[in-house]
Amino acid sequence: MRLFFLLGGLFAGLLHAAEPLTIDVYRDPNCGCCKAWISHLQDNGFSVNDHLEADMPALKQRLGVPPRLASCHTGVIDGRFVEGHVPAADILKLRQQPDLLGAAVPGMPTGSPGMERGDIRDAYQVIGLGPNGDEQVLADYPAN
Ligand SMILES: [Cu+2]
Repeated sequence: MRLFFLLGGLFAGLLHAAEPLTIDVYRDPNCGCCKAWISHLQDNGFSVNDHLEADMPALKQRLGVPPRLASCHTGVIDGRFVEGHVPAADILKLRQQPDLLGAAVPGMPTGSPGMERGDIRDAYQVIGLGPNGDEQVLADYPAN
């Protein structure tokens, strides 16, 4: 009997662990690096709803992405934005900080997920946007 409960608990735990995080991604139909970022998310266990969007600037404005933090594609998870080539691990950091409005990797730094070019990596940061427009660094990736 006790073993039964133990196994039942284990099974429920496995089911929960296997449940993928779902993210909506909006991108221009012609954006190749956007697709590469989507592959990065899928490789890291995310379930991605891929949306083609003709007017990205209008969408970013609607989702509250400040122009200074803008990149190519825009993701939405738990109602918050994930702008640009944000590593999957840092999306998990965003999820742990409910006060933030979103996270962004501004521009398109070489070496960020989806922007790979050999071993080259530019320095870049993942920026969290606070409710008052304040910014905090969620992750710092040095150049190599
Ligand atoms: Cu890009």
